Amino acid sequence: MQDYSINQFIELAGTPPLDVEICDVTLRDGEQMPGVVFRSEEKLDIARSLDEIGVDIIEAGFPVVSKAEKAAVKEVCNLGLNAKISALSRSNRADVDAAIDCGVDMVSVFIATSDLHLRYKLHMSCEEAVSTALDAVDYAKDHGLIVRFSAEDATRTGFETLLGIYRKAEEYRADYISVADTVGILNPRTTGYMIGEIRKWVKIPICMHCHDDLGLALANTLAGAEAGAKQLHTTVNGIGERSGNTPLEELLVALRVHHGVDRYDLSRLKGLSTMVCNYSGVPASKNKAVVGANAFAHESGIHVAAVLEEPRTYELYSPEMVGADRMIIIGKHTGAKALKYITQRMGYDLEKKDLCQLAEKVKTCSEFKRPISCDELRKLILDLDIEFVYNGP
Ligand code: HCA
Repeated sequence: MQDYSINQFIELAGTPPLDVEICDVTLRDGEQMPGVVFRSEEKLDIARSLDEIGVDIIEAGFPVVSKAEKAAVKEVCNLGLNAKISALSRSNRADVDAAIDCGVDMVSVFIATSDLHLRYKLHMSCEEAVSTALDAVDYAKDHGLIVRFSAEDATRTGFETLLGIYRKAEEYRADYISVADTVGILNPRTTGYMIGEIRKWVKIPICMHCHDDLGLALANTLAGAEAGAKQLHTTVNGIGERSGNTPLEELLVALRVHHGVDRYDLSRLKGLSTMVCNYSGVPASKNKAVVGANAFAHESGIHVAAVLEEPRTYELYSPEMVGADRMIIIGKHTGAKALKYITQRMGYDLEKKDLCQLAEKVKTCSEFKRPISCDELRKLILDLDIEFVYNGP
């Protein structure tokens, strides 16, 4: 395993060992991203791949949404995966029954608890909402399920009220309580404080479910974990409602780099990301951490020269670790050293002065406004008025 203690701050600040589990919600919250629909076979592929990575819990769907959704959740349950399979359920017995019919191990019973949601969405008093939720929790427990109780919009709920609700859920035998940062209002500091306080009052494990409206979902999830949250929610590529959720690939790599968590097979992350891009129709941005096309791409002459000598100069972790490939891009920033490496791999043996001449030619091609392909580079080499050895195919 690569040694990240090269950063002294990791040693100085300390990186506590974390006892966490991952619950991936791509098949439920990920699919709630506007325009995303997974076919049943696609859901099964994604579930298998999550399981191969070692994800602990897969939230397979929201069975009452449709017949097809219910059938797909059932099929995921029948795959016989190592991961526990969970389903989302509103706080009523019919929803819990639908989850039971699918054969899930776990159910996420949720109800909104913030004044905003109670007033404008549920049109209920807090007491009514809580008693409805507790009945569903009780019912699911009586049917032998592992139960997560999720307070939707928890992070905009009065804290005293929220603590009271969580304590009631614990009393009603919920196995987990979930802090749903439904609109992504937390920051790492408030998350740490919140989880620390909840832990003083509630002894069952806490789940962190973060949304990315401020671009802080990953940071908040980590802050929650550092403060003692056990179950961390993710989606592949961070897809989800609005700005999405905590990206699985970023969280797993951060857990590896900062906390030495090494029980997940990270080498499958790039493959899973590509699969989800294809199935969801949502491409990952080029500069996305871990799985973006540029995550291990180098063009600048200075960077390429260094990376060719020692990749760790400009790569925090290796592309192999996450199943990706390193790419050396030919463009206006490419230097002679990079061109030597690239042209050698293309079968050319060029002298240093010719490589410098080629580098100049490459710079003048920047009007293409895109990297130069190998074919274009070959043409530039042939246009040079020089003698060279060619050992290529
Ligand atoms: C939603 C519900 C939820 C539930 C979170 C959880 C949220 O609004 O779709 O399972 O803890 O973000 O509040 O996804």
